Amino acid sequence: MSLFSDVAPIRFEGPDSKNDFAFKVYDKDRLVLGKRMADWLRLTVCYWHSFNWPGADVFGGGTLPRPWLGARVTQAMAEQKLDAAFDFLARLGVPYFTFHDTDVMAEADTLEEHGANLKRIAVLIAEKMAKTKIKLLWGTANLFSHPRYAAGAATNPDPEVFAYAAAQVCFILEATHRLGGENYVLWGGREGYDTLLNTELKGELDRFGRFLSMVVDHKHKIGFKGTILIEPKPFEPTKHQYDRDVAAVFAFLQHYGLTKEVRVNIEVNHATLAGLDFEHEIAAAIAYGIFGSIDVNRGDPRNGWDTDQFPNNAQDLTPAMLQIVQAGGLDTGGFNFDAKLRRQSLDPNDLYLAHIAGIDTLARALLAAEAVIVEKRFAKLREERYAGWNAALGKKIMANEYTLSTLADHAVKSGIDPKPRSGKQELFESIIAGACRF
Ligand code: XLS
Ligand code: NI
Ligand code: NI
Repeated sequence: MSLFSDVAPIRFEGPDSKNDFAFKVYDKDRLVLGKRMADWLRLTVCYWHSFNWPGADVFGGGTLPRPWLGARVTQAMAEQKLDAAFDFLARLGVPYFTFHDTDVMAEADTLEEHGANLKRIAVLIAEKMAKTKIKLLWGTANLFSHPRYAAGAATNPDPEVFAYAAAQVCFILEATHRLGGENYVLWGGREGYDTLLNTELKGELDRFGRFLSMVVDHKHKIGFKGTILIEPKPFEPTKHQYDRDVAAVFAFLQHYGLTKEVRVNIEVNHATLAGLDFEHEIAAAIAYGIFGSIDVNRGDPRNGWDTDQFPNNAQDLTPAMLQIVQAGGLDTGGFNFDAKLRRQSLDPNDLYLAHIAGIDTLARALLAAEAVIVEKRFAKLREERYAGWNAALGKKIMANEYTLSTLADHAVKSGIDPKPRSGKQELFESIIAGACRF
């Protein structure tokens, strides 16, 4: 029995069901373009917002019933939380979860105690995973909540903080490996600055690069086969975060020689905070060959911070889903609900309703993407738009057959006079809208 035991396991009941505690669209075994829905979506629940957040905000304390939280989390509280978390995960029926070290363990005063507490709970997590067959999508270290990290972890002016963070990451990377985690995430929560006036930008980047290289080396040393992921975010909590978006992360990885080792975990609300579309970030990551995983949520168009709401608009997500499906899917990544309830969502079962709605939203977007692909019109319109690049001139240019001046000669002599053509934006948009009928 736990806080979440009131609800029977969530099943697919179809679009006509009136049962709030059932999936209307997500049917895990339904084949979509030859692959099970479950395998496209690799659904994941995050520990922090779901079980570790009491409903506090900057103006007030916790509102949600989370009896295992308190001023100081003991081993017994951590175990109570674990029971409740796995009860919820099993009833919801998702295949994966994610966590930070500090989400799951008893609070520690020293690094040694930190390592021991994490090991202790990891043994129990492994038992729960074996019993429920729920897998770990990724683990990560919380390098941003404790006051010691106020000026960053790897980018801290104090090397002792760097060393502390290294120990923390070493412990949780090893725990993630032991638990069979499929990825390891670094979100640079405070790796950035509040003012450039007191900041050595180059020095901080170099130290961040060194830190990441150490993580990658250790991954290989222990034989961890999962993917190392960086999660871009432009700001919040710091004014400027070095991993501000996919392009900034790629430049960073290139500069420090890590493009083959590290990929990105893209969060919807982080993309929008960066002033970019979610699908842009995915397309950029695919183009650079560093696409990894998704933290799915949504922001509020009128609020400029990370509101981490559950997704509820399939049409908004369809262009991104199309990018992912066309790229062949998620590989080691997943759709991790990095989303939280609202402060007034006091009923323990609201956590089910939130996830069910989010999961059905993703399933709708997946079916819409399938419809767009099956209809073939969208792809054909795009192909026609770029047809010239598959014809003689385009091919020759890309095959290095011209220099700037020989191409200039060719352009002059052949008397070319290209005419602008319609970009057909409205037609593309109407195809997406038309496919969102699930
Ligand atoms: C915060 C981030 C965080 C990471 C994990 O905005 O989304 O939750 O996903 O550290
Ligand atoms: Ni996130
Ligand atoms: Ni976030």
